[in-house]
Amino acid sequence: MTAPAITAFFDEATNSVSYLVADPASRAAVVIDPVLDFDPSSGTLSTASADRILAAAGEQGLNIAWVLETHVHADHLSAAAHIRERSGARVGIGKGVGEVQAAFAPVFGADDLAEGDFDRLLDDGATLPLGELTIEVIATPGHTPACVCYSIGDAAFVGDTLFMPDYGTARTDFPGGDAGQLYRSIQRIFALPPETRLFLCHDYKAPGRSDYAWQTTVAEEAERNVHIGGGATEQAFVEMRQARDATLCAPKLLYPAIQVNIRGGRLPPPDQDGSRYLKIPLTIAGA
Ligand SMILES: N[C@@H](CCC(=O)N[C@@H](CS)C(=O)NCC(=O)O)C(=O)O
Ligand SMILES: [Fe+2]
Repeated sequence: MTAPAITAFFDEATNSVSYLVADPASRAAVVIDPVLDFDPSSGTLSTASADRILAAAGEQGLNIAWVLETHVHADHLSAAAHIRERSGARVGIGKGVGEVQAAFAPVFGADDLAEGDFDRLLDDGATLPLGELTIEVIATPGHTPACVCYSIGDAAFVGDTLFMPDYGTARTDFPGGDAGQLYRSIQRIFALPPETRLFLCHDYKAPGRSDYAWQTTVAEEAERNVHIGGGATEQAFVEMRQARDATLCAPKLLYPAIQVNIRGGRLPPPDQDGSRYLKIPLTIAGA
């Protein structure tokens, strides 16, 4: 099976991995999950990380056809809109984005969501040509309703379904998340050929591991994943996942990330004073 050429970009600020994936024959490429740098203390945005991906694409002589999101990220801002503007690429995301937008648009009073924020909403089983390769979309809801996996040649980009075998799986406590559904989505990834190279969206370094890692295989995950490997049952997985979810804090960039990412990485429109603001809905503890 044809192997796409893959360059990974790790963002230590958010533990996220972005990928530049190319068909070696035609030089057609896609960017998966680009990060827009954001310093919440000062409100400063920067495209430095995304520009590194664009520079690498230029050095490798690649034409970026698509920017693909594995889901509406809740922990970092997406640079999809920036990459689209600079490269002319189109932006694709799982069809479940509509459910995420419906849940969160009222939270932020986001009445400016536009159809054009995403060029293509991808259904389970959709395919996109990438030169001589084909991108196959596998819907993998559970972490969020919009989660998809992109299978390309001998590689699959699994977003936040699986983390490294020693760390486990993604949380399922966001709106529309569902641990049983995540279990069943992961079984679909396990049904890919065992040697399939899996590329993850995050790494948090499991306890005892000194280096970041984001590449594994179907066989390694199916055998050794600490949450779901070795034939874990759905019931055992759901109990473990729900118990762990109950201990997790909200991601640090939850609100900034969601309100930009439901717009495909477009910033909220300027206020009457001409400046742009991000909103943080307040909850009064104990009220
Ligand atoms: N501490 C991180 C947590 C980020 C987080 O919640 N990541 C999600 C994926 S978007 C997850 O599934 N985490 C699983 C875990 O940390 O066990 C942050 O604040 O950004
Ligand atoms: Fe996520």
